[in-house]
Amino acid sequence: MAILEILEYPDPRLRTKAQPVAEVDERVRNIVDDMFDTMYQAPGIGLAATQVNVHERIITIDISEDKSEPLTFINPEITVLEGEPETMQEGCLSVPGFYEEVTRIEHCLVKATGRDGKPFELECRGLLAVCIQHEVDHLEGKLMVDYISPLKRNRIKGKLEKKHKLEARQGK
Ligand code: QAP
Ligand code: CO
Repeated sequence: MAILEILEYPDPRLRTKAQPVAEVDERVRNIVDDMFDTMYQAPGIGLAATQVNVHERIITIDISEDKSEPLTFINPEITVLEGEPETMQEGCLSVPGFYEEVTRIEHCLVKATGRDGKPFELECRGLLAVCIQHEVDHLEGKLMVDYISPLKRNRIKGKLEKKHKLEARQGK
């Protein structure tokens, strides 16, 4: 198992559309395990493969307090269950240090394949519903900052670019 490097906005690779996983084999299980390692040590509650430069439709989520409920979604598909939108403050490991309000569907049904290769369905509400939508966006090359004003987005872009330059100079 390994900690993978997390791409940060405005890295253009975050705009890549992820491809479906054909078969959940050893290789895919290894990616999933590395994603959990990376997500837990960050620490974060959700990670899409896109964020670790793997352009396949794989998501890891754990919204529990004690890292006890790992959820793996391979080839996830979201169906809207209720139209009532909800606004929540979101963060993103690819946009570190910034938290912005995003409005999303509060109740959805997710169909996906698990780490065990078996298909499953999960009805999601609240934080889990928000998180799965946020992560599926990543697989489409979409980011949380796409929902905010261009002014705010550019300010975040500038600050992160400055941070990346500093890190490059310090040889991070
Ligand atoms: C997505 O995000 C999410 O800025 C998962 O400095 C977040 O795990 C969905 C993180 C909130 C719904 C609500 C962010 C860690 C983690 C940061 C994360 C940071 C360190 C974000
Ligand atoms: Co994110």
